[in-house]
Amino acid sequence: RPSLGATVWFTGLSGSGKSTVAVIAERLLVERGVTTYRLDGDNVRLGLNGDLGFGAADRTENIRRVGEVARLFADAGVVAIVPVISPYRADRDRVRALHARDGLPFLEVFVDTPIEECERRDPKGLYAKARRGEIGDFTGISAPYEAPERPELRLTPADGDPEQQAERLLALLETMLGE
Ligand code: GGZ
Repeated sequence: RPSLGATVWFTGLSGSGKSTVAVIAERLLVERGVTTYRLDGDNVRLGLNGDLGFGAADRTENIRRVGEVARLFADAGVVAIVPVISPYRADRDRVRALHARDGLPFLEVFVDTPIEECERRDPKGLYAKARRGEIGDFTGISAPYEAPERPELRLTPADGDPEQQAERLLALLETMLGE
């Protein structure tokens, strides 16, 4: 049978671990012979969305474009893995509806790491800059984050390290996609 594509959409704060879990999940899928493609926020913003900033309207447009590209990959039978903050519920719900319209599986994965922990990690020093007012519109500090109400999967530090979180996601994917 033809392989079924899907979109695995990660949402969460900067430093929550979205990209880390996404990279591991990608590796686990590749090991199982599943064709995947990862559309990472900070990467896509260099090319396709290089014209967009971090104001509300630009984030909405960022999510719209990434969502459309993910849908195209899913339609082509690829599992699109998309770690982007996507702070607005309405934007994520539009991407979900886009997939539902075409009968394509969509999994919202909420990487629910408390902001205190994200700020403690601060891998790129962005929280410190945001606190000093050197970066404006910073998610969780000076811009909103709307948590998902009914994500397909919620991952917290209690689920273990990123490897264990990715394993949890894989187990869910296998039941959903019938691997
Ligand atoms: C949030 C920002 C900002 C502001 C730069 N707010 O942790 P990172 O560094 O590597 O990933 C973040 C990335 C967010 O891009 P997204 O496309 O995922 O955002 S959204 O879905 O909201 O459109 C962060 C960095 O860009 N970054 N400035 N002001 N994150």
